[in-house]
Amino acid sequence: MTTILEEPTTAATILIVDDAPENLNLLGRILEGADYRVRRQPTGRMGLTSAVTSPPDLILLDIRLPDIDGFEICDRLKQNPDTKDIPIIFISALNDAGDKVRAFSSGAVDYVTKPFQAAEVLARVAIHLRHNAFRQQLEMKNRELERLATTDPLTGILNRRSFTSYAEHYRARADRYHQSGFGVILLDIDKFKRINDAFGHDIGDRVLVEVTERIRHGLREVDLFARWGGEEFIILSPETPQEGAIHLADRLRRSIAGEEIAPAGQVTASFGVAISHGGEDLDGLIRRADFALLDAKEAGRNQVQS
Ligand code: GH3
Ligand code: MG
Ligand code: MG
Ligand code: MG
Repeated sequence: MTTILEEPTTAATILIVDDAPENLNLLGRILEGADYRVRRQPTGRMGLTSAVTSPPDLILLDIRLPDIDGFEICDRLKQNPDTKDIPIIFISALNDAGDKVRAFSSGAVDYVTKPFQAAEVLARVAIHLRHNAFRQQLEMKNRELERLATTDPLTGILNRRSFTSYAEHYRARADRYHQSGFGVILLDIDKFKRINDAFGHDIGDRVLVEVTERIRHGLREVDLFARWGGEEFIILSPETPQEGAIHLADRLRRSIAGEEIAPAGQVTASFGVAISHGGEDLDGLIRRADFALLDAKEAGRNQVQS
């Protein structure tokens, strides 16, 4: 039967901080014997520097050290974003419940008392390395899932759902703090179906990506920008008065229409702008932008209406 402890953990780096040379050597040899890479540091300060400059996969930490004690080292590493996830195992002759509690409340994952048994130290090191690797994988997958759930796969910008959720937060805050108005701009590429029909769906996709880039270049960091539907995009521009939003929309309109997108030629878009009146819900605001967009289409496309 294979247990979790028997699976190899490929050459993890372990930092040992202990002021007693015999402990440093003994622990080091035990770990090297199990194919870990080992770094040894004899003082608190040197241990801390070593951990921060090149974060190891796990730390074995003595408590009583001549300069900074192990608890303090642990506290500092847990406060540093670069080192906070490194599992720390205390190895100490202090066999008092109070010290153990203090160790765990500093964020240690384990506590081994001296004199230690080699097999036990190895077993504990192995399990914490495994747990940490597993946790990192989970976090990575969660981030990836989060990205998939909130962005549009073709253009990489926000999708409709995450736009709505961010925009709703923004609207509620703006209402609460009586902030100045914010603009919603809805835009729809003109006669996009023709581009697909004439050049194929892949070229249509490339046009969508290029239009996205042109819009993105014209926006500020604070503007929310999302793919609203097929060839429709939406922008929420915070603290923007009516004229500001119309100017922004017209600048975006010109940046799309200004230069041909090969091989499709000139691509244009129509824009509808609405400015928030305090108390209005997001749906109402977007509906007004949509009516303005319809006006822009009816008035001949490639223009901004509000
Ligand atoms: P209008 O000026 O009135 O907006 O005309 P239009 O042709 O742009 O409008 P319509 O709504 O008739 O067509 C939109 C087209 O966009 C139809 C649809 O196949 C296409 N489309 C939607 N999403 C995508 C996509 O992700 N990729 C591509 N290539 N085409 C898409
Ligand atoms: Mg000591
Ligand atoms: Mg459309
Ligand atoms: Mg269209």
